[in-house]
Amino acid sequence: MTTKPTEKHIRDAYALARERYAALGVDTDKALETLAQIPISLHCWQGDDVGGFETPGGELGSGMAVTGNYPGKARTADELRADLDKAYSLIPGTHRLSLHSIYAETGGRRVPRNELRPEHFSAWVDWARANHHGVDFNTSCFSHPLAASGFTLASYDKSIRQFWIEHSIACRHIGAHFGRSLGSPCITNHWVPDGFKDIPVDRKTPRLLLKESLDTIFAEKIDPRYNRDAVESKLFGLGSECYVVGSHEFYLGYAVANNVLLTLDSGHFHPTEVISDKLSSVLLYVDEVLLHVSRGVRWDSDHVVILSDELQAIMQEIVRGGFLQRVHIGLDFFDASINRIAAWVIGTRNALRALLLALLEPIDQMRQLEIAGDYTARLALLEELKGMPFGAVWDFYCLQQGVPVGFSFIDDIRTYEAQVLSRRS
Ligand code: RNT
Ligand code: ZN
Repeated sequence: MTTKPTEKHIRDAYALARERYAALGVDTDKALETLAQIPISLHCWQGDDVGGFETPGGELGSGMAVTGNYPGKARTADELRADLDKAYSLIPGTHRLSLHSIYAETGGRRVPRNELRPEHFSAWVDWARANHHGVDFNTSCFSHPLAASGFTLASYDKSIRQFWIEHSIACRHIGAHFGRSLGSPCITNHWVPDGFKDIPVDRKTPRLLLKESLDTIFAEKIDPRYNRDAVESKLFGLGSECYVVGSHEFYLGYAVANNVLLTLDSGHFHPTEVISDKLSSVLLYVDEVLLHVSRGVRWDSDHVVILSDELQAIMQEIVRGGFLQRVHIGLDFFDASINRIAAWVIGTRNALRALLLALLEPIDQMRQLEIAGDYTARLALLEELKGMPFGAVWDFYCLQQGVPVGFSFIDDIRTYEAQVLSRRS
C-alpha cells in the first residue's frame, strides 16, 4: 500500500497554497468550482484496444495499431462498463463517455454497421443515465472487410461509399438518441482512414468523393441540442504515409463551409506542429471544436496523455481564450502494455491537472505585461508560476471530490486487478 497523506495535511497545504495564489490575484476556490463543471469525454476504446464487440477478438485495422498484451482486457460491454466505473471513481468530477459504433450490443446477432439503431445502445443509455455521463459517439469506418482496401467514404467503388454513408447516417441518428435521452448534446465524430501508402497520381478525385459523401451524410439537419457532428483530419497513418484524403486543410475547409465541428487530434499533425496554436485561429471560423487529446511519439499518435508542455499549452489556450463552452475535450489514446484502467485514469487526471494549472494563471497580470511590452517580466512570471504550489490545490480538489489523492489511486487499481482483471482469461 502507498502511504496516503492525511486529510489534515491536505487541508493545511491547501490553505497555504490558497494564500500564495491570492497574492497573485488568483482565487483557487473559484478555479476549483470552474474545474468541477468541465467534463472530459473518456474514450471507451482504451478499455479493450479498440476491439469492440462485433466479432470476438476482431483485428484492428485501417492504420491503427495497439501494442502490448497486458492481461485482463474487457471482453464484454458489462466488463467494459465495470472497468469504466472503476476509472471514473478515481477521477475527480463528472465526465462523459465517448463510444464507438462497434460497441453496440446486438444480443449475439450480427447487425451490419449500416443497420445499427439506437436500440443497440440501450444498455449504454441506461448506464450513462444512472451515472450522469453524457455520451459522445464515433462512426467506425475501419476494421471491416469493406474498409480493407484502405478506402471508405472516398472509395472509387460506389457501393463501398454507399455502405459507409449509410453507416455514418445511422450513427448520427444514434448520436441524436443519446443526446435526447441524456439531455446533453452528443458530439458525433467522423474520422475515416482513407489514404495511400505510396505516392498517388490523383490527389483530387478522392477528396471530391469524400466531400460528396459527407454532403450526403450531413444532408439531414439534426437539432444541435441532440447531435452535433465533428470531422477529424490526420496527416498520415500506418499504411497511408503518402496521402490522407481527409487532411487538415480538407476538413478545416469543410467545417467552415458546412457549419460542423472541427476535431483536432493532438497526434495527427507533423511532430513539430502543435494543436495548441491552432485553437485561436480555427475558433475564429468554426463555432465549436472537438479535441482528441492524445500524445504523438515518433510514428504513433496515441500514447497515454502525460502532463506535457503541449497538454498545458492546449488547456491554457482554452482557458485564456474563454473557449470553455466552445471546445469539447475528448481523449484518444490506447496503450495495451500497461493496466488499461490506469491508462484512462492517468491520462484523464493529467488532462484535468493541466486544466487546473490553466485556471490558476494570473491571466490579467500576464496580459498587462505583454501589452506593456515588458517581455522580461512576462518570461519571469511564466517561469515562476511553474513553482507555485499547484499540487496542493489539486490534492485538495481530489479530497473534495472524494477520489484518491496522489499516487494512492494505484492501490485501487491493484486491488481491482487482483480481484477482477486477473480472473479474465
Ligand atoms: C484515428 C483517429 C480516431 C481513432 C478513434 C478510435 O487516427 O484518431 O479518432 O483513434 O476513432
Ligand atoms: Zn482521434
